[in-house]
Amino acid sequence: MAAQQPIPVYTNLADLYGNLGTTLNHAERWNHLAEEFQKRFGRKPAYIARAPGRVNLIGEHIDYCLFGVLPAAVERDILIACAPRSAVHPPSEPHHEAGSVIAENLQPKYKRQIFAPAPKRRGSVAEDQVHIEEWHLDINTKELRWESYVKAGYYGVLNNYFTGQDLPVPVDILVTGTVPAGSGLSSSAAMVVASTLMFLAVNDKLDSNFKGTGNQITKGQLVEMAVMNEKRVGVNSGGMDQAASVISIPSSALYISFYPTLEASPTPLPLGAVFVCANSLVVSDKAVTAKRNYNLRVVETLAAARILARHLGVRVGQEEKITLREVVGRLAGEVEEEGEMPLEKLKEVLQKMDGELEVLKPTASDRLGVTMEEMIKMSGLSESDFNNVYLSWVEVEATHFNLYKRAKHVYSEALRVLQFRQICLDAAASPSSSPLAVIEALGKVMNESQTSCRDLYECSCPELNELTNLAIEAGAYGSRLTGAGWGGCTVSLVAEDNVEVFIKKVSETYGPYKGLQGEELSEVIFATKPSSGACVFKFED
Ligand code: NG1
Repeated sequence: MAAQQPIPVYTNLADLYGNLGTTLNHAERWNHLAEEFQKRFGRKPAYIARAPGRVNLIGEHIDYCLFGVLPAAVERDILIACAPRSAVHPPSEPHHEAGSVIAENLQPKYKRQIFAPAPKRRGSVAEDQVHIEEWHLDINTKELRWESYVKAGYYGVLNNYFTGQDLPVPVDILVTGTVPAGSGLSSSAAMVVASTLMFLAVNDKLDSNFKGTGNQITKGQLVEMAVMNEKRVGVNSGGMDQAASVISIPSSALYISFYPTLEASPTPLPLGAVFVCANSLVVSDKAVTAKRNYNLRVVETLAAARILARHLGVRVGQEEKITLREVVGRLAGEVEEEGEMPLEKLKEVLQKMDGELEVLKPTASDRLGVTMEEMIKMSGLSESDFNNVYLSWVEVEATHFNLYKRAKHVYSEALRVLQFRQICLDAAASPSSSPLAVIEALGKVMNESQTSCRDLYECSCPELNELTNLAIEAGAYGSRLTGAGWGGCTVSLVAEDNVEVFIKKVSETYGPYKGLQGEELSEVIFATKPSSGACVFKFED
């Protein structure tokens, strides 16, 4: 149900944050952004779009295999202030063409950018019958550029709402953010969601007909659009980050499932459990390393799924990219139209999968990965069909493909998500259960996840391994990497009354934190509170 709701639009900050204390904590930032906008662009903003980052509590690298995950939005967010330019500039001025953007960022290292989308037109100007078929925006996927994420959000708005005769307004924008970039807290998804929302709001499209449905855009549809938009930056992501950023509610984690459709249900977190994020300070740029890391894993899991389907006699179309989730669904006779099978049944099927994975190992016993040639042969497809289905849309770089390890991680991690969720639900249903026993049980599942990410999915790194070990030594019940890994943040489960001591111990023992104090330290290691999802603030005239 949560995914079917409209995007909230507020005119009052206290309504947005829901309580006075939190409002006061954040008001200064919002005011500063609005004032700075006025200084730079000579008028008040019309809207500020907000999208939070997220911490994934459990369920790593399984969203793109269509398995459910369990993240929570964090309070750290991206804010984008905007105002249309048409009211103040005559059309003859430069940068006034339809949809042109002047984008500034409060962080001085991110320089001012000016860009305009290029329409592909059809029809005759003389007869006043020009139709725009498609909009194009140059997005540089080869290097990390802040405005690429703004453009990615814009792309979907242009191509979903402005094909035809309607034209987007020229707009000035000012961005600020507190989600550390490249840290696994999803600053990229927060940027893309905030940008998508901001371009919808400034063009008056939040209330209008979404893709001919006759209805305004829902949270679920915004998630879908933001996922498509983020692909423009070159990462074939699953939908976890965008869903968490858009649909989250305060005080709960969100169980997000993707198959057969996107569903999100709040999962209460046990009393006394606090999740602490710690940044390893290894910056992992997913877009730049995608062909060796993220996108390679996407291809490995897809190839593994086809080979397993073939081995298990599961139906799969010649050109279909069946996922590991669909393999178990079809194996269990799940009917797509009836929704997801009961989670108890899913657990049962998952438990059996471990015994089926041998087929993914190479014949030579001295290595675990298969070569490209072996993988194609195992898939039962011809080389050209394999390339067409699995490699034509993505660039990967590898000599061996670790199908066995990847599938083993995915199925076991999917099971851990269900276990984690069940522990939370059971604790909420029986308030008399021992809080410590609940936290210990959750911590154990998190530690198993870290081991699996490190050894099977190989998405950890020495610094993340060290940081999770130090966290356990400092009293955490569980600690794991969060997000894509290869750098970025860890999330540790700590008992509420031990948070301060925990943070102190980790900051004294993790080398890269030496010398950090005060605000600098709280930038890299901090307790999180599950926050609300994305929204729009509208300034009244
Ligand atoms: P991060 O790196 O935290 O943005 C990425 C993907 C997620 C998910 C995780 C791994 C994007 C935008 N996000 O998260 O969808 O696959 O890795 O669990 O690519």
